[in-house]
Formats: sequence, structure tokens, C-alpha cells
Amino acid sequence: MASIIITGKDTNSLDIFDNMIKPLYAITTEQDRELVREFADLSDDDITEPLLTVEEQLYSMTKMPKSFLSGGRMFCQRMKMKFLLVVALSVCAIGLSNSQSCSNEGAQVSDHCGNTCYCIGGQIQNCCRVRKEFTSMTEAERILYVNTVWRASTDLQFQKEYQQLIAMHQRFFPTGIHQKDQFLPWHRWYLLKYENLLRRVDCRVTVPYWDWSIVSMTPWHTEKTRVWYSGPSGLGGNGITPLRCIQGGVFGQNSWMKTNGGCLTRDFNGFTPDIIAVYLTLLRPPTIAGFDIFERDLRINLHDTVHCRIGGDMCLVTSAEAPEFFLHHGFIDKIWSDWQEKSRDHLTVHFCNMTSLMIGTAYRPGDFLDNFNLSDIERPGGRTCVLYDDPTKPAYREVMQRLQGKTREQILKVPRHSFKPLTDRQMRFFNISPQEQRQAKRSLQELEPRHQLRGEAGLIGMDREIGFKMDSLSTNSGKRRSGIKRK
Ligand SMILES: [Cu+2]
Repeated sequence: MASIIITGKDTNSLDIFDNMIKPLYAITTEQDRELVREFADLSDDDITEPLLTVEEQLYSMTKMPKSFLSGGRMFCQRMKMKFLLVVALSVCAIGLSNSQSCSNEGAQVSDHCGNTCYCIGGQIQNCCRVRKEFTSMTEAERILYVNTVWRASTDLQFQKEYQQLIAMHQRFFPTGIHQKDQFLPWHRWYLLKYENLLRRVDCRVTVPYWDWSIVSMTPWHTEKTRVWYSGPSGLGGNGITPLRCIQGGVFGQNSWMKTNGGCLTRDFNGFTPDIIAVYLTLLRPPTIAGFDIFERDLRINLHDTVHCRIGGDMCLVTSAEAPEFFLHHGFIDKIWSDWQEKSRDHLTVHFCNMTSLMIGTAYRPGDFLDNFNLSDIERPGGRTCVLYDDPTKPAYREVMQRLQGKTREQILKVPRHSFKPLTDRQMRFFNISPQEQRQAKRSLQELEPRHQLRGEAGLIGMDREIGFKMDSLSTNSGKRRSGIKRK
């Protein structure tokens, strides 16, 4: 692989050109060679054969996410060499003019808000906000997040904007934001809006995500490290009868209220889908038909289901009132993002050619397709970038490692715990058409275990959280075990 070394700390444009653009001269086509000749006096001998694609080279040089360099709507089209060069030069120039300085050239560094950036040309550049799994965060980080949400929703300086944003989800609930053409990009935009508001309260904050799949058998536990802890680092626990209001904690009845004045309600029930259900969803190919199933499973069988397993406000049109709404949507967005990272087709399928604006926004789905290259809703024409850190839980890493390279059929043989799918009534609540309901039920058969574990099936430790025996994922899996019922 070609390696590109950025040398020197001088920031004049000639150096930028030498250090950052010249290595691009490993070019793919004759037409590209022409373009290069236009930019610099080079002979054919100087133009080396391509070892990396143009995007990859720019990426390795600037550490700038690949599509960050393509800019705006152009990103849905085939990128042109000339455009890339111009953008690279202008991004460098902008980046260098207004950023903090650094000395460890080429290294990954954090800026004062905790964004992940790179030290390029002596300046901190190419920053991405990083979203983390809630239970993988430190206690201090969780407290900061909970506090910031509380402040955004109660401090007069931010409250009005908070209320308008929450109201928007309810207003648009039945108008298409929960349908295939808008669901994923609209909620990506919505998350960004919410996160930007929180970041005005405290710039170190990003919206965490809750990976309910790594605790699919114990999703409602309330100990200190969990989402549902009632201390200052959690969102509080289950609601209690008769009204299912939450009592203790930061968002409890006595210390917080919804924008409509009522108490926040929850009604935990059933289990959440497990890591295998999420992994199987991610295996769908980036074809028209593959996207159709991927999106439907993600939206209906995973997203809608978890809304109603949490219950209370989360399974009502007031769902955005619940602070956990954004943690749940963070995870849905991460799953989409993980799928999109698999290839350029995964990144662009279905949404690229859509020309109409998303409901209540000035944006098209194409403006929010790439988390590395999102439209910056604060700065017209600007770009912003979001990274998702994987959960740090050992169980997550181990399961993912064991799943790598296994076929759908091999994975389906694993005896697992069943989750509780949506009822017909809940499906109607999400305005799912009768045809889509039938399709969702059909693909649900492939997410739910073929071999179902009954009760707790003797699961202990890590297995008790993930809902299956880790060992059943080793190479010689598939053996019938006690406590397993053939479905
Ligand atoms: Cu929604």
C-alpha cells in the first residue's frame, strides 16, 4: 500500500499542494492524467500507477473521512478528479485559517470539546463528534449528559427551542417520517438538531446511543451502570401504576415534566432483540430488494418494537418527550451507519435520487446519507461529521468476532432467547400498511431464533445478558442442548 507522509509545519499553500495534493498523482485514467498535467508540470514518469483509489489517497493523506472531501449533493454522483483537488485545497485552506494549533503531526488529537480530530500542518483539523454507547461511558460522562438534557429542557435560555423540537416529532408523526422514504435520514437530521441544542448548553456533549441488543435478556436492569438507573447518571427506572409515571431520578415526577406538563411514563415489557437479530439485519445486501428488507426490519422489527417494549410515552405519539428516545434513535442510526460503511452501494442505495425535501426541513435525504459528511444545519453550505464508537463491553467484541465469517444459516442454528414482536395494534399505531405488516412478519421469522431457549435456560454471567450461550457460537455449534425447544 502506498504510504503518504506529511512533512513540515509550514502552512503556505505551496506546501499544502506539495504535501497533500502531489501524492494524488497515482491516478486511475488517462483523463485523470490530463487533469494532473493541468495542475502541475509533471511528466508521465512522475505519474505512478494507482495503488489506492483517489478517495483512499486523499483519505490517507488528510485523515479526512472519504466522502468528506466530496461535498454536498455532489456526493451522490461519481466524483471528479478536478473537483476533488479543488475541494481538498479549499478545505485545507479553511481548516488552517481558524483552528487550534498542535505539534504531533499526523496524530489523532482531541479539541477542547472532545471531538476527534487530526493534527495536520500544525493545526487541529477534520474534527468529528463522537457518539458513545451509554453504558460504555464513564460515570462522569453520563452525569454530564443527563445534566445537559435536564438543563436544555428546563433552562429558559434553551427551553423554547427544546419544546419546539420535541413538538415537531409529534406533529409530523403520521406524515411520512416513519415510512421508508424518510425514516432513516429524517431521524438522522432530528438527532443532529437535538444534539446541536445540547452542544450549545455544553459543547462536550454528544447524544449517546443505547445498544439494547447487548443486554437483550436483561434490558430493564436498573443498577448504576445502566440506562435506567435512578441516580444522577441514569434516566430513571420503570413507571408505576396507576399512571405509569416515573418517580425517582432526574426525570422523575418531582423534578421534571414533559413539555405538555405531564409526567414521563414507562411500562417495561418483554425483551429487546438480541445482537444476532441486529447482525442478521446488517447482512442484507445493498440491492433494491436487500435495502427493502434491511430498512423494514430496522424500522419495524427493531425500532418500532423497542419503542413499545419500553412502553409508556415511548409507545405513544409523545415518544420524543422521553429522553431515552434519542438514545434509542442513536442506536438505530448507528445500525444504519454500520451497514452503510460496508460499501459505496450500501452508502447510497435508495436515497440518492430523491429530490423532494424531507418533512419540516430544508434538506433532502441525500444531505444526511453519510455520517462522515453531513450537511451542517448550523452553517448553510458547511459540513459536519459524526463517528460512532462501538460498545466497550467484552461481550460485544467477543460475539462480533465469533459472528465474523459465519453464514446466515450457521448463525440461525444458535439457540437463542426470543424477543417479543409488535402486536397488530402496535403495528397500526405506527401507520404500517397491511402489506408492510405482512412483509415485516415474514422477515421477522428470520430474525427470531429458529431454536428457542426457554425461560432462563441455565444462562449465567455474560450469557444471561446476551440471551444465548456464547459457546454455541463457536465453530462446532448446532448441537442440541437441554432446555432448547425446536420452534
Ligand atoms: Cu420517530
